[in-house]
Amino acid sequence: MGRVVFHIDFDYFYAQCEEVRKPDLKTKPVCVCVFSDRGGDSGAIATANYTARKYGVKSGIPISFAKKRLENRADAEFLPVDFEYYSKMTEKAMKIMKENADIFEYVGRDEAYLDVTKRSEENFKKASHLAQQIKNLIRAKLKLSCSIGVSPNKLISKIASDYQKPDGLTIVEPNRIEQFLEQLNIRVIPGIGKKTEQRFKEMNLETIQDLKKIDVFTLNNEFGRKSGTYIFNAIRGINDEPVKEKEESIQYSKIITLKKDSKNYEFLLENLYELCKQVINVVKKNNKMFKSVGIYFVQSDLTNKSKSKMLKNSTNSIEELERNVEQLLQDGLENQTRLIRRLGIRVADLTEIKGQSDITNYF
Ligand code: DGT
Ligand code: CA
Ligand code: CA
Repeated sequence: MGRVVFHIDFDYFYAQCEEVRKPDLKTKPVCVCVFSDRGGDSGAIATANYTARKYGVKSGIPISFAKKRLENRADAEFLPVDFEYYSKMTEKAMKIMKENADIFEYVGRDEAYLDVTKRSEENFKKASHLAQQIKNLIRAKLKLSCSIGVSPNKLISKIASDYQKPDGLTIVEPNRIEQFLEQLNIRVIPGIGKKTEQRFKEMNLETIQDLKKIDVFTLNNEFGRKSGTYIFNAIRGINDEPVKEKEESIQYSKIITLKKDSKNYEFLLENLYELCKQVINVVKKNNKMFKSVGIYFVQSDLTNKSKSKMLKNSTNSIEELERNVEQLLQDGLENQTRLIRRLGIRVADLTEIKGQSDITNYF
């Protein structure tokens, strides 16, 4: 039976979220930065808007490089990440997408797969109307743009959502799949990275057409049966992976009311250790790792205060959680005047612990 699958990915997500709450950023290069605790400009770019990308700024590069590339743009903005705010946007975005899917699969903070086979009656014309409607809804409710790929499977939809970014809508009907793929670089296939590309180069194979000339046995020999077969099918646009119902809880948090209001470091830390234990239990039970950690205070006048940080690598270690929580508590208590009434911790940026990762793990 034919399927209709959407892959939806938001454009320059963190940076676009920043533009939403401060529209005059829209005309400027905007870089969202993860400042490290070494101070100054040490740290990396999480993402940048498309104006900044024109100058070569992209995710993962050092903040100092980005500043250098934008040195002629006095109007460039370098903003610190605000995970809490982006998580709220993610939640709202996911809700809209979910309401418009037969089966909804959360992938990451700014992307999801939707199986819409039933509601579009397997009709690509209806499906493309639905995709446009979703884009309009998201624009109207959240002021955000996203890119959507529409095809009979997850693989092609993922490639298609990236094909005309930003604000793209790319529809690849079943009889157009091979044609669509053949014009693309082999690197668009999820799982074909630099290394695999290099191995193909050594075999004198550069394009998707070239790759189609090799039989599955040769591929299996070269990459192992699982990966070989995946590549053999992928370059032909074949991918049977179902859209699996999955809703990510975007973060795990615990909060307690203290026995007495306090701003005493030792007392608060003791309570935080207990919360760490509880959160780590939930994290481990769900087979997850986290990459950002936060603490928050509800103060005696019921105002809130929070501190959070991004770790270098994902972890599920209680020691590492405790170490970071200590640091955050010290920061949080600086110039603290009010007493604290409730105390919480939160871990976010969750990833699934997988077995040894291989290129077929993409779906
Ligand atoms: P796009 O989809 O190309 O228009 O741009 P983004 O920024 O939406 O890129 P995407 O979908 O790969 O990532 C979604 C968000 O995840 C992005 O806005 C920021 C965060 N992110 C991506 N790459 C990195 C990274 O290397 N480091 C950190 N800290 N965050 C990242
Ligand atoms: Ca994105
Ligand atoms: Ca994404």
